[in-house]
Amino acid sequence: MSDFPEPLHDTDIALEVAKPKLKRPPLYKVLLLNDDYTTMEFVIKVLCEIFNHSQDDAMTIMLHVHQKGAGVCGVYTREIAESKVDQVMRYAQEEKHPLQCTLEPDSDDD
Ligand code: TYC
Repeated sequence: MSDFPEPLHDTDIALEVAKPKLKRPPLYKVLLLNDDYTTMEFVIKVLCEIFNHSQDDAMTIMLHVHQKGAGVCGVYTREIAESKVDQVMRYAQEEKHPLQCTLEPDSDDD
């Protein structure tokens, strides 16, 4: 079917109101992965300093990762999520922890 309304007469001009083409950017989850060597204190520091969580929330997220193997630190647009992963990996390397951080598309994003 045509996007344009049918003209009533040959001389009529078919007009259509432009539809807004704005789309929200896709979102990404930033995940922390568990390991046996990174200290719980360092993970809490990462969650507070890089993801701006409170001490209480950071403790809850850290324990979730520790028990389940992985957990979400935050949900961001792609560039911000990539920057968060980068910051975590650099910080962990500087402090000699094997902590791993990754991102994945946010499946709840629709
Ligand atoms: N499993 C670690 C320990 O027992 C703690 C830990 C939690 C490490 C979360 C990584 O993403 C992580 N010291």
